[in-house]
Amino acid sequence: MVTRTDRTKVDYAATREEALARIAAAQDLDALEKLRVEFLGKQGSVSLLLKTLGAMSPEERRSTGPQIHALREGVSDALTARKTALEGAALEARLANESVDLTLPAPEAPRGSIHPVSQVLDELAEIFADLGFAVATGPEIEDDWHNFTALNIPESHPARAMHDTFYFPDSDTEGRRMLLRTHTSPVQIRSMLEQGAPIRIIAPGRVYRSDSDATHTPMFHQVEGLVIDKGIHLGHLKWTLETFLKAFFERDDIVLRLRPSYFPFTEPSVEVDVGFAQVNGADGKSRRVLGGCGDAPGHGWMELLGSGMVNRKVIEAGGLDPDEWQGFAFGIGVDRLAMLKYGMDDLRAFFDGDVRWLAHYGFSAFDVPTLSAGVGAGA
Ligand code: 2NL
Repeated sequence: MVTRTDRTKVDYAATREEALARIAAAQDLDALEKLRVEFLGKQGSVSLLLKTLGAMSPEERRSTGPQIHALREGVSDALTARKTALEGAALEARLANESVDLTLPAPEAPRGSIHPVSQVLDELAEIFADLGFAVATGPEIEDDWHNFTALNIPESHPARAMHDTFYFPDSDTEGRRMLLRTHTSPVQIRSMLEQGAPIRIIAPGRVYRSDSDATHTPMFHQVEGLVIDKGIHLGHLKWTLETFLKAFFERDDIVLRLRPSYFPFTEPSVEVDVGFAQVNGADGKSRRVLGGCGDAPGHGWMELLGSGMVNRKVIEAGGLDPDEWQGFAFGIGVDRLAMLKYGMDDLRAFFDGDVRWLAHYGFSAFDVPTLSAGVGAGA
């Protein structure tokens, strides 16, 4: 302890030597911290020496001051240097002892899955590509000419009613009302106008109708097909749909029934039914399995899609001469196809965005549909 009375006897150089020796001998950071407190802490010996300066005469302070400050400086520098050295040594020791085993298996990362609708859209593109169809896309925000007028749906048609169609408040620069497309048909109209004939396309995508219950969502997916060429007839339509459905459902015994129907954009129009068997499952529940003639015992017909020969007025709206070019078209609900093929019963769950549903029904990103390996996932 340095007091006011014995300060003249203090040998600052010896004090410094002793302090530096003890700092250099500190074996770890804890010991070093104790020394810092002992010398430079509030009650530290060097701190107390500094305080004695206040009580000195000016002459004494002039001669002693530099020695005390040099002492404090030297101790402080030594503490810092030793701290750096000890920390370096600690790091070296850790690096020498620790190791990473690169041969251990990596932790399992969460893996996403492909939505059933995306899976089916991929399957459709794959199957129709093999039949020579290109995939065409277009805007989801359309005008009423491309969505309705060009498709022979007049102003007064109920499909145009407010409760079915989502309209925007404004019209475009040509005075056409803007809307969310109610089907993908406008894509085909645009293809006719832009690329002319012949045409073989499918137009898959989102469509919108103001409808919401257990079997309808305001947004759903549709795929439409369009073929325009010379001498196209209903036989081409039936063969194409039969070939497509056999590939999609991976069954050779798919049987179709064409029923007369009405759509403004086709003439004649046909509703296409597919035969199914009523099968009793192991769980006692009765299921419908597609395949076989719907008129056979234990069988029935299921309505699957709409189609027909493209109406002359629609071919004209597409900028083509209907005496030169004919064609067929069809439209199917993609969500419905997914439900049928993969056994999902609630349409609304498709668009809830619940990852638990997706974990259950989703498909592996590595299960890419190909005709050679089977278009169905996990086939
Ligand atoms: C259905 C019916 C259909 C079409 C869509 C179409 C498109 C053009 C010209 C002529 Cl550009 N037709 N599309 C034709 C018949 C039926 O869909 O019930 N879909 C779920």
